[in-house]
Amino acid sequence: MFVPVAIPPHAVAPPPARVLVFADEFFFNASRRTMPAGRLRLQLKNIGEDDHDFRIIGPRGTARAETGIVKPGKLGEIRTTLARGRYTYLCTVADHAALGMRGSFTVTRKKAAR
Ligand SMILES: [Cu+2]
Repeated sequence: MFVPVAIPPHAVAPPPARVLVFADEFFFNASRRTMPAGRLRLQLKNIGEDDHDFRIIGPRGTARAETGIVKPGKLGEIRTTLARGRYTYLCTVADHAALGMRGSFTVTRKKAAR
């Protein structure tokens, strides 16, 4: 017997928030500073001449995700899920963070389901 099942709209997961970050000596340039809670897809493009990486630190100070080393000209990626809060990020290569490769972003309330 076939029983039709209606799939409620909220059962469809929203697409991940996307962020593009450029890394250069010695700064990051991110396409956005706030994003909704939920899935995140962050891409790191190294447009500099040194190796760089991107590490996300959670509101409680623990590392949440990182790209690993991204070589010059290459693209790194983070796919993670973040709750509301204020996050910081930095490049962990040598003294890059102290030279300016650090910052923060805010994760806001989840977008209302449609
Ligand atoms: Cu760096």
